[in-house]
Amino acid sequence: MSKTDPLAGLTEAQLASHWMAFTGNRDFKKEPRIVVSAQGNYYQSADGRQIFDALSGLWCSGLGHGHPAIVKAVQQQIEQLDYSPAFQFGHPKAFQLSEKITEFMPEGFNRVFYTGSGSESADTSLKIARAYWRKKGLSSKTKLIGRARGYHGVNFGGISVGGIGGNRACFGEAVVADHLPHTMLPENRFVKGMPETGAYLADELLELIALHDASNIAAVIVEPLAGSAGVIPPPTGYLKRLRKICDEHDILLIFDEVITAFGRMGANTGSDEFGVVPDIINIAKQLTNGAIPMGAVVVKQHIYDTFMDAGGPEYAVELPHGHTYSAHPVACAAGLATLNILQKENVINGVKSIAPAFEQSLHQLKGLQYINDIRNYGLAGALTIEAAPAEPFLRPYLIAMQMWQKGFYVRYGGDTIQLGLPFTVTEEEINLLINALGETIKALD
Ligand code: PXG
Ligand code: PLP
Repeated sequence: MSKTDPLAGLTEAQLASHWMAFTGNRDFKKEPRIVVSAQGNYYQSADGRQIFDALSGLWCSGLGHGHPAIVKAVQQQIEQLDYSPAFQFGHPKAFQLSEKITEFMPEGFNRVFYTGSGSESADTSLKIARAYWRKKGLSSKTKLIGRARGYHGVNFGGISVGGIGGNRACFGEAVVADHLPHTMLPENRFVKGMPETGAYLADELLELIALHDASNIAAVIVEPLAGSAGVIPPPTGYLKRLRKICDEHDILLIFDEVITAFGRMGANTGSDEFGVVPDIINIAKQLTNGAIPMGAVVVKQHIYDTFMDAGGPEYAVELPHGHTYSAHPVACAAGLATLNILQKENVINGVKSIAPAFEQSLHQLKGLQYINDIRNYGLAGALTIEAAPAEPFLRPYLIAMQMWQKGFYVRYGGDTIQLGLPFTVTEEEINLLINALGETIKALD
């Protein structure tokens, strides 16, 4: 393979054989965009270019790629213990990591259930919520409430509470769920950070309670900041109001923090940053810096204790749930290394300090053609792009392709361009990125 072979030596048959996830396969295979290595905040493409990673992978690699401490931890672990059964036996790093995770969680979140991804975390949290009420003798509390534009991964539970129609449309009967309205109000367009208007939207939960009755509702699940649907920060007071209504009606509140936990908001969690404490927190992505797949569900002790108290004989399984790769030793090693770096290098404070520069730079794009909205929080940002006639999702795609040509990886999805900058991004990198985005959008037909 030559260094500048855009196909990295792949044959047509090899390219054809991989049914790629969430990808326009036919388009991709006509003109593949292949990454061959990565270091720090940059990928190296097969055609020999450096590409700035403006989404931290898929929101998962905030510490940049190839961090030496994570590489070393993974290498050592795979040599020492490559796999260990997740059921009925344990290995030390699983316990060391669970304790370490709790250091990042709000007070009282001290029990950690491991999964292999954010989607598994979502479904695990929904199952825990239903089973919790059943263990408490309230077996009618099964209904799940999500939110329009919510994203909770791709498994059946997650797409049922999720609020992105396209992710559910093809797949037939889902789990019974209802949805709150989203919080993306037209009057909040171009607001920096959290909008002031919209807390009242939480009161829609009262309507859903009137409809279904709280005696039938297990949980409400929301992302503190909706990520995948285009970085939608919560209106001031909205999450507090949801919390209050859940408390008043004995409904569990689940925060899906798969994107927001471990620094993206400039805080340990969205819960911390927005000052609202749920009952269950879902995590994944940044937990291992993306190096090895892993997720987890973190609960308050009273939830765990409910299962233990109703568990029957001590040798009996209290929660019939788990994955072959729960607490995978190599993932645990990557997780420990990642969280240690976040703590020792004070990375999350760094996110907080650079976030205003990002906000300022991103919002300079206001006024360019086709930009209908700009939203941001911490090191997450998004642009809503006006639909082209009859081609609602074309422009974001064209922008992302142009950006790739210019040496920047940004994500397009629906009508948005998303940015999730690496935690160590510099002001210079921010300015280069935003300038390139501006030039690209100006040049659109
Ligand atoms: N919950 C939330 C809140 C997420 O953001 C998942 C669950 C599912 O995680 P897994 O690991 O199963 O993918 C996610 C994932 C994007 C983008 O471009 C977002 C996600 C994944 C891929 C792309 O915004 N979120
Ligand atoms: N399908 C079959 C046939 C299995 O045996 C298993 C696990 O043993 C699974 C699915 C679930 O796989 P995982 O534990 O990786 O989620």
